[in-house]
Amino acid sequence: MNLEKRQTRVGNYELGRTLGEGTFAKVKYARNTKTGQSVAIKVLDKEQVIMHKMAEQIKREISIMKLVKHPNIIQICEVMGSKKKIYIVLELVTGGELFDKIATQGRLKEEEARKYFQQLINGVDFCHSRGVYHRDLKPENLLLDANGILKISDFGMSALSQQLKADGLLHTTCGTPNYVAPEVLNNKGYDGATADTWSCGVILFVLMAGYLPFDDPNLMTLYKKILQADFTFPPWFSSGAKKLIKRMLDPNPKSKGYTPAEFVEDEIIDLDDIDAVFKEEHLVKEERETKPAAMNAFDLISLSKGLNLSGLFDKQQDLVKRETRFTSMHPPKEIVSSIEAAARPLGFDVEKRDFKMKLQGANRGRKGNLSVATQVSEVAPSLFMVEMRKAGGDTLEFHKFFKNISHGLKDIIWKEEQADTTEITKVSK
Ligand code: PIT
Repeated sequence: MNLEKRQTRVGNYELGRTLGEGTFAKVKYARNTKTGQSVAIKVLDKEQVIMHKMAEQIKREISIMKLVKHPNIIQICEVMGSKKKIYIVLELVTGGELFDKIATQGRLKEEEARKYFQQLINGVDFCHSRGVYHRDLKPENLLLDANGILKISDFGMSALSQQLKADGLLHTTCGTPNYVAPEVLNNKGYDGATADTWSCGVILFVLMAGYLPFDDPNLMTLYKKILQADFTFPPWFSSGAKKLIKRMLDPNPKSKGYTPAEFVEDEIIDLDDIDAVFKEEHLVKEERETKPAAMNAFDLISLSKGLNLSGLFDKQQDLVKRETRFTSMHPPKEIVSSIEAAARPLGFDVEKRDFKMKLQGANRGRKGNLSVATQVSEVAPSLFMVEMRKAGGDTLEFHKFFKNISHGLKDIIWKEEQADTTEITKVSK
């Protein structure tokens, strides 16, 4: 069975599967064929970037990422441009979002939450020391590497201290409402560091509680709750955790005599190469070749822990395996039609192209209509992996959808008890 797929080459990189998808960008897995190094590449469409007047924002994002080299921050490796695309080559991490961990496993024990929180503060403090304010800190932007090390990502909303207005404050309202500090909401200008600290407080709460401290379907009510720091602790929080979170979720950060760190160092970043990717100069070649969509060994390794491919199928030991994948021994055509048959009654419109599908929810959710991308790939002879990714909408709604659709697909999903280990071993050869 050959699933035809077009393989794209960019410079020395061979592009692989999509790791994540945003409104204007896709993050793809890629491998440098010269060095063997695996990376993640954020791919942006130049036309769209220019149409939405985002060129300056992208350039800022790139220069900010070059400023913050730290073990708890996703590293930028290089930037390339083709005629139509911008490629931001990033450090590859394969452990998924911290959000998925909470969404699938529920709240964390204080000890584990502390481990992530310390790494988060390490990274955020480093950003602040460099005059960089993230402004969109949330568990969806905290990625985990194969060893569970936390990496802050998505600097798309970040501000540099150079952007401060005459009053020394930032003025743009950014971020996701649930994680946004009250001083950002009230539009009177805010200090980037204290605003990030608030978001870190919300994150710590979410890690330990398994739910948001401030939440309401009505945006005005939500704002009100945030502005009054109206939240309560669940009974399992330790007094130490409560004390810390209370201080971080303080609606009047100035009242406690906090003086924001002064920004002294000002590294000059060479903008030439960034500008170059927008121009028609120094373009990399983009080549496409048709190849079977069978995942190659590198894709598989990037999905599993080390070389142990059995990890692919083990929920407990493998952080990488998200609840949004399943395997099937049924023919791909049947998988696709089963997904379609299961999605339609759930109110989803189905678009099919080869072995990829886009499922579009009819109902407006918390963050717009839920949209799900699915892909079928061959992982071994007669064994197929089905991946579902959120392409739009709310992450929690997506996880609920996945649970629902998995139920409807239980006849085609390959269960671990049926596992024939010899089949798995074949893949690793
Ligand atoms: C990975 C794996 C993955 C996503 C990313 C990296 C994304 C990183 C990223 C995205 C941004 C940004 C900085 C980093 O500004 O699943 O290795 O939008």
